[in-house]
Amino acid sequence: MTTDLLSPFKLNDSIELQNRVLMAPLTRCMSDDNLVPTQAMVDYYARRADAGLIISEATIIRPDAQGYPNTPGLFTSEQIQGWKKVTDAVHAKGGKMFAQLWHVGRVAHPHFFGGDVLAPSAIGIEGSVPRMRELTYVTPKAATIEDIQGLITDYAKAAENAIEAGFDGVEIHGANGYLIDQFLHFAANQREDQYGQTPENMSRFALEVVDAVVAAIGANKTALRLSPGAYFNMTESDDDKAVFDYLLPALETRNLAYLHVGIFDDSMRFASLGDKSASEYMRGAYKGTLVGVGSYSFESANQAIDNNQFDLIAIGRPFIANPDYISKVKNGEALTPYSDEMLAELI
Ligand code: FNR
Ligand code: 8K6
Repeated sequence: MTTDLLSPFKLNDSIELQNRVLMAPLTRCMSDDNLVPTQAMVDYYARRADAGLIISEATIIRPDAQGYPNTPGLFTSEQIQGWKKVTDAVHAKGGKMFAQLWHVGRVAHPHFFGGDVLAPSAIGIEGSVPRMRELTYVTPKAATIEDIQGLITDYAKAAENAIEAGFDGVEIHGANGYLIDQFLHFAANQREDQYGQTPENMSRFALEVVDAVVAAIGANKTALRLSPGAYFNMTESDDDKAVFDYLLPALETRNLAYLHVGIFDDSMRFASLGDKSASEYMRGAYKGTLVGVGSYSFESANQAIDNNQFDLIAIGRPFIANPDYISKVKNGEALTPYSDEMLAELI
């Protein structure tokens, strides 16, 4: 039987989505200099309110979480009020929206906040901040236990702020080589304490963040994005899979709203995951609701969901190019192709 991606999907007892097509989180670097969402962002998200669920662009939980210019935050009352305008506009058009909670860890740059760059271990990355090439990355400071406790508290606080800002829930950004993902991969985590060395220890930070956010806002409103395959700001190690083999069943017991694959192209296969794609590996290791993503068209996503590869699809770049993505696919109209130049403006 063919699944109708445009019919409603019950995420859990408290959240029903109008369809199975999510807008993927997409960093746009368009907030104002206080990291407050602007009116252009209100209009941009409101135009996409017919998505099953909008996941906001990654939104930093505190100042030292920042690694890119003008990424919005959720730690000042001005930022909360700015996001409230976005969620009000999305809700007024019948949509739903989660905030993606972000800390970039070692991908942060002191230029933005003037302090230590925190990461699991003092292992830096090569390169410089996109769009600000003069800012080369620095060697991070290995977070102390006290730093780690502060980070966990701040994820939970940002989740509370998201609810105050009117979001329907949060997606914790545990993917794409950022802070949580840095704890989950051997290339970035060489700690010798209870947060390193073994799958259980390396999963500890992710699980403590999840548990703190769930305690703050409830499991029905909490989701998580993960990249078991290292592909962005990270290199793979043969032992990585053991960490995710431990983490995914542990997450299952948390009854989260969904788990989201973090990948750009889901046809990519990972030697470290037994030559599987990220979604294929996650589907095998996790029984809850899974959101697929990564270079899918509406048709190929429909096929993948029919084949039970995942339950919901997130669409990224095509949503940048087509604010009316949902109505276009509904009416069988041609989509405008995405190009990187479109990142200059919020259409
Ligand atoms: C992204 N992606 C991304 N992922 C994430 O978890 N948080 C983010 O803020 C961003 N930001 C972002 C900006 C831009 C410009 C792009 C192109 C991508 C990744 C995104 O959510 C998605 O996984 C990929 O774009 C793959 O999906 P599509 O575009 O092939 O449908
Ligand atoms: C999450 C913050 C991202 C900031 C802007 C990202 C712009 C991405 C443009 C698309 C390029 C994709 C490259 C992804 C790496 C894949 C390596 C195989």
